Amino acid sequence: MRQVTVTEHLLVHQKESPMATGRFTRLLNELILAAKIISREVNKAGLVNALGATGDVNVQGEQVQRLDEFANKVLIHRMERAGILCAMVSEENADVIPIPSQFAIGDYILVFDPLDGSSNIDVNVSIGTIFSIYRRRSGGGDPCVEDVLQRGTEQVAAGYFLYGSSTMLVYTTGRGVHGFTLDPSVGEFLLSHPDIEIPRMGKVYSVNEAYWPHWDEQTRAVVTALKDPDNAFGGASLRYIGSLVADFHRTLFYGGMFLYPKDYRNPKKPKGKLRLLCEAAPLAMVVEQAGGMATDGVRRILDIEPEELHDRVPLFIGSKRNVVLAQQILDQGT
Ligand code: P6P
Repeated sequence: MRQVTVTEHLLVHQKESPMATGRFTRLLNELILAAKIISREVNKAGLVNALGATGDVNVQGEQVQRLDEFANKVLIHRMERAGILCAMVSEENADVIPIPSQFAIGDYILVFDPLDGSSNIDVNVSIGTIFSIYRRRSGGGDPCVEDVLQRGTEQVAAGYFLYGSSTMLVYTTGRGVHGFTLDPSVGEFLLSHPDIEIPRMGKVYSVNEAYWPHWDEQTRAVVTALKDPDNAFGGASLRYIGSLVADFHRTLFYGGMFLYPKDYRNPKKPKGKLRLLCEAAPLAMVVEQAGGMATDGVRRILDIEPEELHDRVPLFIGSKRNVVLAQQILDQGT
């Protein structure tokens, strides 16, 4: 395949896209540079004592891994000086991250999970950076709450970097989903998976079944249907890596469904564990652009109006037929 860089793909193959502008291209290239720096650190973590926890607990109440902190700092450092953003939201930061006054500000907002799956870092399991890009809604000056609490349908771009056997970028600007693989010999992400489409139905389901006792009856009915050898999918297999980006990436390519249901017995996770703004909404934009579907068990993820920065949502995401069937079972319980 001829070498096509992200910039070329955006400006040549998506020239009709409103996002094919110099400013957005610059935003994406700054994001790519941050990801290359993170990828380099992730790939050598075991050799430079970068593994393990910092001993801190983040706003989510989770142990902060050294690489979490590193990735968060790299992204904030690179993106605040790009002159394109008016604010950032990170899973690792309790509040909106303003752009320091010494840097020019722009009209975009970047929301990100700097290193999702970080609990797996020490055992060399694939992890990733998830990102989502919005345009500010307020006219100017300091960004306000309605600039950052926007529905997923307002995203102008979304995607993820996957630090696995290879480092990949998968993203959409609303005109299909495209995958790029980092060629370390030239230091460029090159087009490797143009126009990704998720299979309309898949046999693989992905859920942490250890939480069975924590689920309501309808959620259990969904998983029971998935396990039924005579089910509509023609049998199934369970794959659960425990790293959202990796589980989602497999679902995008092989089809099937990833689910992280609500946990009605755990007051800390009544809506499940995954975050709306920096995990569910960006992956929902990607999956819908690839022909799939994403709900919280009731509503389309992209239609959900965030109430707080770190809102959590249950997530059912994957092949349209799988999510529709799951939804039909869940609806029987309402
Ligand atoms: P559990 C990783 O910590 C993460 O946020 C996601 O990457 C992953 O899908 C999920 O948590 C795994 O959660 O409760 O199954 O360990």
